[in-house]
Amino acid sequence: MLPQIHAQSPAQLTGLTLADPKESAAGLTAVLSTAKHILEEMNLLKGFGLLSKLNQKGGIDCMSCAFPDPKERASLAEYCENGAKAIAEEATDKRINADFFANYTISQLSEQSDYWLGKQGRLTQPMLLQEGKNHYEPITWENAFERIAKELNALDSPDEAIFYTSGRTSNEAAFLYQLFVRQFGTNNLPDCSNMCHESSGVALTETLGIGKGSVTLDDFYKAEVIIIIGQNPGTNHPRMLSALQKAKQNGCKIISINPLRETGLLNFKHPQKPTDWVGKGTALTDLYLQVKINADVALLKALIICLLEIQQANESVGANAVIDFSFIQTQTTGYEEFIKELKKYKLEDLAQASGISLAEIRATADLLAKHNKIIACWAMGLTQHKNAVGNIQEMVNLLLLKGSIGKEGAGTCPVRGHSNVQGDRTMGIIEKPKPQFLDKLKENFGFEPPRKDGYDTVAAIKAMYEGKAHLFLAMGGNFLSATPDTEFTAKALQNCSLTVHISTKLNRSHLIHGKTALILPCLGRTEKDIQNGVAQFVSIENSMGVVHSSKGILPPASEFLLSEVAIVANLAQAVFKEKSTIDWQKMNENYDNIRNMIEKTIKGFENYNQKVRLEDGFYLPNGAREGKFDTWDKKAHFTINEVPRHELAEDEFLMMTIRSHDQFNTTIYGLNDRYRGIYNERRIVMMNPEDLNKLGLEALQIVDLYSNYGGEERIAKTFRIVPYNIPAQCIATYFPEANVLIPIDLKADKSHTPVSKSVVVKVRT
Ligand SMILES: Nc1nc2c(c(=O)[nH]1)N[C@H]1C(S)=C(S)[C@@H](COP(=O)(O)OP(=O)(O)OC[C@H]3O[C@@H](n4cnc5c(=O)[nH]c(N)nc54)[C@H](O)[C@@H]3O)O[C@H]1N2
Ligand SMILES: Nc1nc2c(c(=O)[nH]1)N[C@H]1C(S)=C(S)[C@@H](COP(=O)(O)OP(=O)(O)OC[C@H]3O[C@@H](n4cnc5c(=O)[nH]c(N)nc54)[C@H](O)[C@@H]3O)O[C@H]1N2
Ligand SMILES: [Mo]
Repeated sequence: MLPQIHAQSPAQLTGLTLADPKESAAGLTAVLSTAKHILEEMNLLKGFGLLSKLNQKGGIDCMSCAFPDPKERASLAEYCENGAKAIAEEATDKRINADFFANYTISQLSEQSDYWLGKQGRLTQPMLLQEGKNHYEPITWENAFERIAKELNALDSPDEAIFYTSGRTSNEAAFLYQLFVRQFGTNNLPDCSNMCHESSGVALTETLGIGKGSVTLDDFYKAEVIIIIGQNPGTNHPRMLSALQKAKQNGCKIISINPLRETGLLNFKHPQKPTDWVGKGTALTDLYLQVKINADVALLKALIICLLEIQQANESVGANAVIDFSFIQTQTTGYEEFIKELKKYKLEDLAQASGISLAEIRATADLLAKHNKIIACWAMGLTQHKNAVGNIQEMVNLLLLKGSIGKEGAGTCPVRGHSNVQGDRTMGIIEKPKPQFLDKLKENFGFEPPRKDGYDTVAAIKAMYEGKAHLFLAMGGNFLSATPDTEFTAKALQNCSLTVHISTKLNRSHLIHGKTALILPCLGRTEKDIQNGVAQFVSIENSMGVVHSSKGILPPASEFLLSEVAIVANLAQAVFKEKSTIDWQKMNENYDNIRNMIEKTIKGFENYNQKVRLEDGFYLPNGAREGKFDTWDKKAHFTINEVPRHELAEDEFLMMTIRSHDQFNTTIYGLNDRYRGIYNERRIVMMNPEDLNKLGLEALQIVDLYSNYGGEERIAKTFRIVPYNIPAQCIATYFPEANVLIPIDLKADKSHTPVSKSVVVKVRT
């Protein structure tokens, strides 16, 4: 029998200590933390050399999030603490070579924690795991490509292969990758977006005619009110805090809606302004609504009812409109139906469901009533629920009532995660491509692209589990740990004949393998990418639709690394041989050639090669921003969204799985969650102190967590209880440790995003 391979990080505790949650984010502590994380991976000179290029014009685009860069950049420090951690992680001096894999069996590696795996350093050469073997062994690039080509060409149908993408991949690599996959003959292009902002894309396309946000950074500085709902920017988009600080200085009010009092939403001390280091810094949030998990629709409906009441009272005294009726009349449809359905609800019931007092709701509505330049920002707190699309559409309803779209200082702002996740979608990384896009591929590249929709992430896992797909290839990411239902996904991957990962760092997905497996190590964004003797650059689209360049400066971590573009081009060559209508090597020789083809294929990229060389890049067309809605009737749509109900028994909880301050998705930088006062432990469960009393549980007690869906029990072992300021019957754990509890079939309506933020669980001692 083969030794056991573990699909999860071991359930071992590491020694929790607790402190009070912090009241201010960033400041001097962030500067010190930056230096500490840099020093763990490289010398300070190299580290700060790198940081000085981060997010600078013509420099390296930070891979830690998709938040845009301001026009005026601080000459030395246009980065944040967590951007520095991301850079340290990639540009580390540590290396994994062939000896490393000779020393450890796969099962031994799987006994290590995710944190340990990530800390071993950069992958340096292609590795092969042969059938029945316990160790990865070196393989040449040529043989690796031949092996994949042989397996791909032997499939009964191209739809038996799955091609995943994580959101760090550049526009150039992403475009070439989808071109290869479609010429191969399938639309099986699931991506991390399926688990992330897919719900935003679906909700915004239906209501406003574009799946992207409508604001630019400039709008932040002109907004009168910014709502931050279901997002923790202090940890996940720290550079947003300086934009919020500037907005506040311009008189903007901030409303935060979150089950937790997140430090980054309270006060901010600019880390690059030593005068900010003393005192509490800039107070950010004016009104903090500590909503229950997944009670946002109830809260938003309550706010809308209050706004309508204020409007009525105003009308009777002949005052200015609270609701923008002229916008509603000329630009929208569905208002009457929306208002009619709203009458079903009683304000008191909605308030109670949301966990927010009527007084706080009225105060918030009073503030909204006075202003009509409102921006709504959101992230995973809205997108990862069964009713995620409804959450976002209810937020859109509120903006439409206020006429807060299609004008400056107002609009939608889904804050994206991975630095190029939005760009990858623009490039065609999508399992349901539009016919017009496929027509363009046909016209420009002379082949018939597949028309049938492909698998999204959840469908891809099920297809592998059921034996309908046998070959899994990932362009970046950590599919096993990022997806729900870890043990189920593990079986799905183990069902494959071949699993291939194009990666920079070792992760658990390399250990849960098909019959054979390959690791193909690639260049990271910090590294020089030389093709044909000429240094190439790539391009990225940020969360606000600006496309700009990114160019690495470090020598590659190893002489054997290839760029993602080169890997795709070589693989395509090996698969198609002389049969292809595309000159893959020409694309690889000079990335301008890829950009020329993107220009011919995708709207908004006219003169791509010139515009991408401009210092600030260029802005893609965005109808919603101009008040032009590309829906079927060319109007913005009010929608009817049910208030979700969770009938919890006394001993049941609604669990959200969130990020600590020391991680990037499945990459664990450290074991602390500094702002929340949780140190040296990831296996924790945040619980309301009164819930502890009610169930006879104690602070720091060790418990197991269970979920039970469709009669099937899933278990996550060994978590320590942290009493925390969180609404009753709501609990929080970290992703990916708790992913094992999320059943594969628990996904959002329409968008199919796994429900990572509202899983019903029980606690057992
Ligand atoms: N340093 C760092 N930066 C990152 C990442 C990282 O892991 N580390 N990940 C990147 C990626 S891919 C993404 S998508 C983003 C993620 O950025 P976020 O969405 O900010 O990340 P999460 O930790 O999932 O946080 C969700 C927030 O929503 C709140 N929340 C949860 N459920 C609900 C709810 O029902 N209602 C409301 N109103 N709030 C709720 C949580 O309390 C938490 O504050 O960050 C990106 N940037
Ligand atoms: N329970 C729960 N699950 C979640 C979430 C949640 O909030 N809760 N969030 C979801 C979200 S929002 C997302 S976006 C997904 C993230 O899912 P993924 O994008 O699949 O996961 P990451 O952890 O970002 O991937 C990390 C790996 O990417 C590789 N990598 C890093 N840089 C590069 C590069 O430049 N090129 C290549 N080829 N590889 C590189 C490294 O090998 C690293 O180990 O997870 C989702 N899963
Ligand atoms: Mo994400």
